[in-house]
Parts: sequence; structure tokens; C-alpha cells
Amino acid sequence: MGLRPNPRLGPGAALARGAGGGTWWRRDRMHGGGRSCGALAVEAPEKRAASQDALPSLGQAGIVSRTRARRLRRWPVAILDPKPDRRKGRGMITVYGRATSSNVQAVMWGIGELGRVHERLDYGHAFGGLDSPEFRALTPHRLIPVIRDGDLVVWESCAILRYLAARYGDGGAFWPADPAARAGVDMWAEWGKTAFSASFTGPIFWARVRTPARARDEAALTAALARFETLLDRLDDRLGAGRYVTGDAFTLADIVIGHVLFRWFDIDIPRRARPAVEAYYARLAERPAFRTHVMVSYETLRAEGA
Ligand SMILES: N[C@@H](CCC(=O)N[C@@H](CS)C(=O)NCC(=O)O)C(=O)O
Repeated sequence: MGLRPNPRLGPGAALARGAGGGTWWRRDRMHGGGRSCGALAVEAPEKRAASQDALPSLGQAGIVSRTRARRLRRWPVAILDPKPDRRKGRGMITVYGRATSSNVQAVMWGIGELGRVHERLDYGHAFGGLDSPEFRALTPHRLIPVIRDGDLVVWESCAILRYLAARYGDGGAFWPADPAARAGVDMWAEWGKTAFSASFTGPIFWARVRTPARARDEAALTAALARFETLLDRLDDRLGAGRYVTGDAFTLADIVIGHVLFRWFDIDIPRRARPAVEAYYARLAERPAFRTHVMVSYETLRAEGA
């Protein structure tokens, strides 16, 4: 699959950093027995005016019906699938999970790269909803992300990414159909999940940003940073002069590894220079779906004094 930046996303929304997620159109929706758990967020990576400009041509081009194009002008859904999946019950993917969750971000990035129509519902953290009956019916674990695609429900971010790649990818480089080539991507994706991401999110991000300053364990944080530095060295070696983790093509492994890097480069900690990782991060930040879904402010998660 030629995973180039989706031209429908344009040059990308204003960086979401510090802007609470950037360009989101929201309407409040009550759920969970009348308790408001947040908002139904229908994503519009471009400014509303830009969406409105673009939509009539979508209708004229037959990409969506004229009626739908008119409806979209009133209520923009920005990621429009150029090849809508018309199988019964499929088309709109629902993502359960707040935009500030790193695992939700990985899933949303994948959906953006694959250009799928979607809605995202705010569940988790301040939005709550994880103990609600409707959410417990989706997953026994009470964790986000969860997706619904037609009648299918999938949880666990990497399982979701693989489902999306298998269902909506083309068997090309992103998640190859060929078992040997797929193993090459999956090795790095597994490492990204179980080693790289696991060594950053809890031990560093939680310790530095989500733990009140008075409760911070500096020794544990220093040890965690040292451990993560060794993993960054391995990533730096691996990348060398390469563009992406498994070679020249962007793959699922880049999502599992790369979604951590915004926070790594953004938080207030000492960092050693690593030219290959820095160039890789800059390359990822050129991707509209990365900017929209990963470069999201985490200030609402910050603990007192952190
Ligand atoms: N292994 C799971 C981890 C899921 C997880 O820990 N999710 C966190 C958010 S990143 C969560 O649900 N936290 C509770 C909350 O947000 O309230 C996955 O990759 O999907």
C-alpha cells in the first residue's frame, strides 16, 4: 500500500501541541445512563472553511453522493475514504478513547494513514465512562482504545492496528501479506510495544508528567531514563541512514514505535543527541495523521507541580 500522506488532509492542521488536540469539531453527547462522558468528536483535520471548500468537489467527483456532500458541508467528516467499503455495517469506524491516550493516538494515526471514515468518542481519564455498562459490554478490561467496525469490536491497540491493516490495507509494505515480509514489520512492532513504548510510557512519562512533583522518585526516573536511552541507541543504530524502521517504506511498526517520540522529545528531561532518531522524528512529523493524532497536548494529564 502506498502510504503517502493523505492528500485529503492537506498540509496538516495547525500543530495540535499546546492546543488541546488541534482541529476537532465536537458536539456533546450524553451517554452512560445520562451521564455526560464527553463528546462525540468528528474529526476535521482542516479548518472548517477548508472542508467546506473541498466538499462540493467531492460530490461533483462522485466520491460521495451530492446529498452526502451537502450533509458533510454542514457537519464535516474530514477523513473521507476514497474507496468506501460498502459491505453491510462497515464504513464508519467508531473509536472509543480520549485523544490524549497514547494507545488511542496510535490507533487514530493508523486510521488516518489508511484514510478511514471514523468518529472518536471520549472515554477514559477525566471523561470516565470505562465502568459504564455499554463500555463493559465492549471490553472486559475497561481500557481504551476499543474500536467498533460494523458488528466487530476490537480492543488492544496493536490488535486494532493489525485488524485495520488486514481489512483496509492492500497487503503492501505497511503490513505485508507475505509472511516473511510481515514478520520483518511485526518484529519491530512487537519491540515497539513491549520494549520501547513500555519503557517510556510508565517509567518515564507517568513518572515525569503524571506523578505529582512531591511524589516523584528521582532515582527510579534516572534509572528508567538510562534504560530508555539504551533502546534509543538501538533505534538510532537501526535507523542509520534509513527513512523508517524497516527500510524505505512507512509501516505499522513506525506507528507502534513512533507514536512515543512526540512525548519523548517534548517532555522536560535531559536528552542525548541522536541524529538518526531526530531525523526520523522530523520525518514522522511531516505526516498529517501524526500531527493530527499524536502531537496532542497532554497538559490535561499533568499532575500537580509536574
Ligand atoms: N495494552 C493496551 C493498554 C490499554 C491502556 O492501558 N489504556 C489506557 C490509556 S493509554 C487506559 O485505558 N487508561 C485508563 C483511562 O484512560 O482512564 C493497549 O495497547 O490498548
